[in-house]
Amino acid sequence: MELKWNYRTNVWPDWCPGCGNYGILTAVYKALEELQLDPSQTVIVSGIGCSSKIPHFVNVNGVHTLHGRAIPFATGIKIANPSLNVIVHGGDGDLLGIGAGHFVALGRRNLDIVVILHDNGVYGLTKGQASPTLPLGVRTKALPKPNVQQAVNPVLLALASGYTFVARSYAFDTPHLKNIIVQAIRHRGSALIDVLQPCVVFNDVFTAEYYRKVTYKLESDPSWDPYVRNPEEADEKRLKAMELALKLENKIPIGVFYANPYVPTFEDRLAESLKIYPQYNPANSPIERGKKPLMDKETLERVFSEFIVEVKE
Ligand SMILES: Cc1ncc(C[n+]2csc(CCOP(=O)(O)OP(=O)(O)O)c2C)c(N)n1
Ligand code: SF4
Repeated sequence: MELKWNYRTNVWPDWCPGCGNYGILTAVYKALEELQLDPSQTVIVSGIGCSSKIPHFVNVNGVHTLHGRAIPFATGIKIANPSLNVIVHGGDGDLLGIGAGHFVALGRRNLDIVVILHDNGVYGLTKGQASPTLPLGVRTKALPKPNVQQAVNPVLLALASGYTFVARSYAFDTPHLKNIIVQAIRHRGSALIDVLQPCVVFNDVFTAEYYRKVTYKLESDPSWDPYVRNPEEADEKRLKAMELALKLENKIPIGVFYANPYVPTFEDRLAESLKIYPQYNPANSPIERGKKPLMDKETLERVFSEFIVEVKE
């Protein structure tokens, strides 16, 4: 395939050798290549963590924001310019610890955003503390004692929060992950991809060997059908997906758990209650008239006069 855009930057990824993040990055490149997404119309937003370095390596618009705050940034970007493809990357600490409230809010709103969760069971960048997806009683290399907290199940939480596309994949099965990313980007609505991602330095329990042994593909089960084909079957399919999400011991399913295209997106709901939104969202609104900015310096100073404080030296 002839590529119109080169999605690779010349910034060299500095993850540890063998880190699962490399597999995720490769799958992202391949998905963008397959979809031929225009880099000027695509944004990757991340928080802080090893995984969150990803915007530096992908040649689209990128924002490397604050720990736990990628989803609110992405929400603002999408509402301001609904025609953009918006993708969030973050670790399980970032998105499900400090960012858990935002994670839930995105599902409730069903904004058309894809969340790619690099799920390694530890806080990688800060040296391996137990993260929200590490199960109770598990002890990794970096923990002096077994974990004393219960784990959050990202797939179950996403289903309960209202995400309309929910899937799990594995970092080193890049063709599988690439296919799921392509589906998630094509889906209109909030999408979660929980990516099992080995952290070779701090997590010696959930390793590549472990995942190779325990994961199996939902696509290989002909009776599994996660796609909602009419709104009436949505509840039943969501319940089935939730039941499957609970199965995490010995055999871990990867693949699509639930896909429902019938729920209006937040952008649709905004357009319904604010008729001018599609034509006059912030990205489409004029910022100048007759070559003059709508908000010149004098107007700006008048509007904000109360808040302007002159600093005397
Ligand atoms: C508000 C705030 N709290 C804590 C930190 C410190 N911090 C930086 S990265 C990180 C954890 C990253 O772990 P995770 O999100 O799981 O990503 P990973 O590094 O495993 O990819 C923490 C706690 C921070 N930068 N900002
Ligand atoms: S610490 Fe873990 S998650 Fe971070 S780069 Fe190294 S292997 Fe990857």
